[in-house]
Amino acid sequence: MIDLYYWPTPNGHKVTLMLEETGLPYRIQPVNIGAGDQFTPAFLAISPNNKMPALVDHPPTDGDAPQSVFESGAILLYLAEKTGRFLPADTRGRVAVLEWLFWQMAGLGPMSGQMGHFNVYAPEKIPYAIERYTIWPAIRGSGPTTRFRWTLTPSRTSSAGMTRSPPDRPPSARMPCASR
Ligand SMILES: N[C@@H](CCC(=O)N[C@@H](CS)C(=O)NCC(=O)O)C(=O)O
Repeated sequence: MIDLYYWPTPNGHKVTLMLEETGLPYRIQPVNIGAGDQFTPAFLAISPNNKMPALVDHPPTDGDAPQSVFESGAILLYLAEKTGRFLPADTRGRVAVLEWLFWQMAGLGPMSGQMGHFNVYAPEKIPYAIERYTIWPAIRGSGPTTRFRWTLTPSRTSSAGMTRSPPDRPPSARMPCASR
């Protein structure tokens, strides 16, 4: 059984999407980040960066002691490897998934956090920062540059696809992941 430490934010949805798609049994352990649950010693023992999502798998794949995992990207990879789903075994397919997974974790996720911060929380409205993070020139491939504007739709074809933000969902005013 998997205990998922969760609160309903886009980072939390990444993992519930993966769990639902793979059909793994899980229990939600609410982490009310507005009330400060993420700072309790019990939660910090699982997620030292005081952020959800995190999970504890017991017994894990190797049947040994419970396995805890924090960071949504690490969780998606763990679940993909546990189930053999959404992460191809061949090198080219695996690279394609990992490229977009890391793009989300290191690019889109942090940039959209800044978008939320400068649009909603910053005490001073700085047009340069708002423009920089709201309309992000993310993809320059063949053809014209694609500018990311909170319109990517969830894909159900890979674990990387599960990381994309739902369309037209500005951050909640009470969402700490967008406030810092
Ligand atoms: N890089 C982390 C980000 C997770 C994250 O930002 N979680 C936010 C909610 S969306 C959180 O728990 N914030 C609580 C806090 O910062 O105190 C991941 O991908 O899992």
